[in-house]
Amino acid sequence: MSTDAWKKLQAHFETVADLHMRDLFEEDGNRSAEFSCSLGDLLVDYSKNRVTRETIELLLELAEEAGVFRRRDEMFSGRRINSTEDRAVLHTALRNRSGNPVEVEGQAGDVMEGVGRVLEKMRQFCEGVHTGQWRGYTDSKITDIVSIGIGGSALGPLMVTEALKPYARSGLKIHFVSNVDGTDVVETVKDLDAESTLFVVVSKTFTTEETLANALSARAWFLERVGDSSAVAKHFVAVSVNEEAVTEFGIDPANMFEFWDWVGGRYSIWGAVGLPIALYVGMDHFESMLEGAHEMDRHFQDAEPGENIPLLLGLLGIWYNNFFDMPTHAVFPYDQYLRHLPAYLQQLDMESCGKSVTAAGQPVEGNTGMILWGGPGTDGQHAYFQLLHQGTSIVPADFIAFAESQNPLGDHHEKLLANFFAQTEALMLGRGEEEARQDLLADVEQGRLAAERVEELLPHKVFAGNRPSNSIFMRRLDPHALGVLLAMYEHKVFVQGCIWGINPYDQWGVQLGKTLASRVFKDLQDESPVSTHDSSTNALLNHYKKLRREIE
Ligand code: G6Q
Repeated sequence: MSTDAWKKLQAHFETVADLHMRDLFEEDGNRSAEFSCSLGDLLVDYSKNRVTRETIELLLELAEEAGVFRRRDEMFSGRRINSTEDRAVLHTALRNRSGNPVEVEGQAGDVMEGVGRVLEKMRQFCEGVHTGQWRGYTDSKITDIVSIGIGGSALGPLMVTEALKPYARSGLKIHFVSNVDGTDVVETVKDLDAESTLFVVVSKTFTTEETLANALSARAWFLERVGDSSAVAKHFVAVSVNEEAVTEFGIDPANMFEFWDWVGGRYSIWGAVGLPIALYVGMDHFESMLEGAHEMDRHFQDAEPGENIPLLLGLLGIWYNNFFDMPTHAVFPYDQYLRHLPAYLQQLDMESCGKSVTAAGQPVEGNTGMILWGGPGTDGQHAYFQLLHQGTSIVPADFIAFAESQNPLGDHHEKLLANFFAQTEALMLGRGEEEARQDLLADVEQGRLAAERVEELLPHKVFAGNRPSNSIFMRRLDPHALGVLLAMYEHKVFVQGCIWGINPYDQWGVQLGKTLASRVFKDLQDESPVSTHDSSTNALLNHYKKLRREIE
């Protein structure tokens, strides 16, 4: 990029690229305090990054130059910043607890009226299910919720219900069906009792093939057991923006929970798409999550740039991806309840930032969206962490942990946290040749190693270190904390999108996927050989048809 700040950063990069964090920590005993920020009990220590004070100042200059603050204000005030879909981006309104009105550009009226109405409808419905006022067709209390949806209509509720399991209402189990592979729905419903099962069909458009196929199969399973189609009304509710399609499917619009086109799928857990969450943990906990997210929204809007957590995290992402050419980013929650967080963030980040043209339609300069991956600690340490410590690719990572365990069990939590702290320290410090040699010599002294093997093993025992990480630490994984954390990542993605000049709110690649399969599906409807694709696809299709004939 040719902006001033970018050029300055490029020049600065040449002077700091080879600095070792070990030395930076030795030179500055105050480094951790200087490169940390907080919000309530959230502490983000970003001192184990390959940055100096000047790096941060230049990155903040870049943010200013890229118009991040102006764009942020436009987003919160309902401007149509999703330009390719001509939509406002107002997931923040779903969790706006300030009492202030919010308007969509070009549309009269305060959207908060609808937001409040839907939250109230969700509350009534959840209370009805919990108290047993809402019952199945044979008067059974609802015991199982099956949420049917995919992508942005699935990953959030799946991740959050797992994260908040300790807050679950007793007597209610939750299940998710997303894959169009029949195995998903078959395995999910096979042990359920139709009389006490409630299906929540979540689809913004209500045209997504996978979701409709799964919803139809779920309804067929239900009717096979019930035989009376009037019972469907008690067992199927919908979450959508498309009332017509919901009605056509056979769900009473009175049992539809509405949201709006200014809420993107992957940003939608804060409203009606969160219905499975609210059913599972109760509306009070759901609203506590909204409070947490709103707190982060306020912080993102009001905090000084140098203290602004999502801003700094986004800028660090740019620093590694665009200057160090480190194209992946990992997230490691040291909390088993957050095991689905990496998958959720993968969609949030990669679907938002996986773009190669700017919002104005010009090819982007340099890298954009990072490849996001990860998994829960400590499991990853016994698998892919080898590459993090000694591989040729350097992977900047977020380590997330909580002070309080939800399942205190002996010294498990201390052991978990010991790993959390030790990993980031080891990644940063590494282990030099001399230290490694001393360890090997100690082994020789204790008779565990032959002296002549010391020099042979030495290169394998050296760790270069200087591998960056952010430590994200909170008191306890409760609904409020989760809201804070998720909104932090949403705004981080926003910041990166602004710097790259892309539109993080569209998803044409996903739309493409929605249409691609339909043509091939038609080709599979008969036995005749296929010849209309490339030779590889033709051969694969025809091979499948041959095998299908043999199987039948
Ligand atoms: C999210 C994406 C995508 C979407 C699914 C489901 O931002 O647009 O993941 O959520 O394709 O779409 P529906 O909710 O319309 O079924």
